[in-house]
Amino acid sequence: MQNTPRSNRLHIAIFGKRNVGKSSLINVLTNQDIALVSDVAGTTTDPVYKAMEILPIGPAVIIDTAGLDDEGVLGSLRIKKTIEVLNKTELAVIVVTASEGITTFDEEMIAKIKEKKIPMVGVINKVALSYFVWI
Ligand SMILES: Nc1nc2c(ncn2[C@@H]2O[C@H](COP(=O)(O)OP(=O)(O)O)[C@@H](O)[C@H]2O)c(=O)[nH]1
Ligand SMILES: [Mg+2]
Repeated sequence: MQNTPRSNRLHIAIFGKRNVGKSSLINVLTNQDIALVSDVAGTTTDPVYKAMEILPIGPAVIIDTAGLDDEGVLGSLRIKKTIEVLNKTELAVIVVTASEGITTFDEEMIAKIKEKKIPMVGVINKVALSYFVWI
């Protein structure tokens, strides 16, 4: 299964604003430090691909992307790359923070994902940093 070509793997992509914890999530999911994590917004530039086996699904590739709210000329190129990733995504993961919730950047992405009828799951990160109350 290690030799499965990338195109035959289930493509799971992680989307969200800068600094919400997308790279931290891919590192936790893969149990490896494959994506650079930092508190500097815009650390992730090119999409990061990690092939892995997920039982019982089988071969998958998890993709970390740059922030949806990236800025400047390079920022818009990165956003373009993120949209290219969406074109091959079979399961989309949207990461938001508990304090900020779903922003307009996320809403725009969610609309694109729905338009393409791609299954989607949401992750609420940084719960401990917010006033979010669990009931
Ligand atoms: N307190 C807290 N910090 C987090 C959490 N997840 C990520 N971070 C921190 O948030 C910053 C941005 O994380 P990163 O994974 O690079 O975010 P990305 O830009 O979305 O890829 C880093 O300093 C992380 O250590 C979390 O659940 N709680
Ligand atoms: Mg990142």
